[in-house]
Amino acid sequence: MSSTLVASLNPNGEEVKSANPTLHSSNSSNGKPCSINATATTTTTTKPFKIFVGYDPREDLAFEVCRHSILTRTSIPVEVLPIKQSELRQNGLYWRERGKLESTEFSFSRFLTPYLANYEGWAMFVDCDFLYLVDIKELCQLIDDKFAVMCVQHDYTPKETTKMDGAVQTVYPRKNWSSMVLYNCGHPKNRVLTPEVVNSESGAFLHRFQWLDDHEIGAVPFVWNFLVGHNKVVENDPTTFPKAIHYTLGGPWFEAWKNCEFGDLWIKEMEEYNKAMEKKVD
Ligand SMILES: [Mn+2]
Repeated sequence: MSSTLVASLNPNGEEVKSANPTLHSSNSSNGKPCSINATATTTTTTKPFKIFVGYDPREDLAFEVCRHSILTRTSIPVEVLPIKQSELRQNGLYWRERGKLESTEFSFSRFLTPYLANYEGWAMFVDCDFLYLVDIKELCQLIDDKFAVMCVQHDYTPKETTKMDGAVQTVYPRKNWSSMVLYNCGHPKNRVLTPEVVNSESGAFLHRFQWLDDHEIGAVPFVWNFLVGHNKVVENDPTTFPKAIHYTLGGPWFEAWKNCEFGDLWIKEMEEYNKAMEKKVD
């Protein structure tokens, strides 16, 4: 880990990452300030940007590597929190039965993000099968308070009918939009997403953002949810270079996807994560 980065544990035992204070004092200097800092009166009281990562016990390593890729590149304070279904059930926040079409444990629990952020400020949800290649601050700078949510608005129909280790792949409008979402948690419309609604509403209602009008859904460039096997890099066009790679079909943590496109980048990150863990033990 870089010497400018400070990682510590908050009272819940989750890792809190603070960047060098000299870095976040410059956040509001370039036109549009990152909204997470907009309400802070001094740089020392800046609340960390909350990033909720969908957690599935079958993909623990994917989660760790995703978190590592965020923490080692960020220049703003962030808090990376796993959304664990077992914990939500224990806490009485999640009780719906698992449906046959749910390929991960966070298929529905992801929509608790605004609730978990106390309906305050902006927070992000992201699947665990992402690898970040750049500073998350760049994404925060795209935040626009006029939207209730912001995401990459993919328009595609996946060719595969199964994903990862054989789980069924379903096809529906706005497929993959919900895999990385910036939530304006304080937006009145997002109050709809109570635990009761998240536990009872249909997949269509939730994954297609049907609690919102179209104009309340902001767009983020596709490079922030670069779908392996679908999105393509165009040579000499930096606007197509991925900033966050999404191994939506399965990543190198599954034997079958060891050699997938961009798999080498994930393996490299995993090796760096392992090295960092060894250092912690020493
Ligand atoms: Mn995914």
